[in-house]
Amino acid sequence: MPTPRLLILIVAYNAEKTIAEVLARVPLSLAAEYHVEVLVLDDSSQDGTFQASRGVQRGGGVPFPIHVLLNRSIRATRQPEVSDTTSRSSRGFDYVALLHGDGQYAPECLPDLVRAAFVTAKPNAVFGSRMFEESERRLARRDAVIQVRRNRILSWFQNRMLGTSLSEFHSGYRVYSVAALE
Ligand SMILES: Nc1nc2c(ncn2[C@@H]2O[C@H](COP(=O)(O)OP(=O)(O)O)[C@@H](O)[C@H]2O)c(=O)[nH]1
Ligand SMILES: [Mg+2]
Repeated sequence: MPTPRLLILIVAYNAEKTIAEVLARVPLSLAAEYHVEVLVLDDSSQDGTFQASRGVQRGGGVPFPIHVLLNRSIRATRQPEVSDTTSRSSRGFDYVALLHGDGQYAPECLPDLVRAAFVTAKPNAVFGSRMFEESERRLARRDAVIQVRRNRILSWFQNRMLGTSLSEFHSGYRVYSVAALE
């Protein structure tokens, strides 16, 4: 069987302070199971996101290539998740995992999410969810608890409307099948 091909697409806008850490936290163990490449997509950040990403790229020492792309055109949307660039750059890969450059989603969870994509019956997408009991208990801050509740209520309505049963609609942590994207 050919080695499964995984693109980790890190969307980064003004993420100078966090991007190096996010890159460093991508588990190296992924390279043992998949052909992995990382692409940092910077849409004209006003800070040093591009330079910080290039610094990590030059530093080397990881078992997969890191590409850094700077899009100089004006940002068209705030939500780059399923953009043209995503589908263009993911050609030739089986799955593309989206990760946020601001560190909002833990890169350490990638192996679990990606395994769910490759091991089960070739889903179109795998969504990470923060809406399990345990995550609410672990949230100490009051505003975070309120956010979780709001997210739960919204997800409940959206599930009702679409006939789905996602525990969270608002997670940006997603693994897409490239065939489905196309
Ligand atoms: N490449 C790219 N990244 C973006 C853009 N807008 C936001 N991001 C990044 O995408 C992630 C999510 O953005 P954020 O504003 O935190 O949205 P939220 O977490 O969904 O509320 C962050 O890591 C940002 O750095 C954009 O236009 N282009
Ligand atoms: Mg965010």
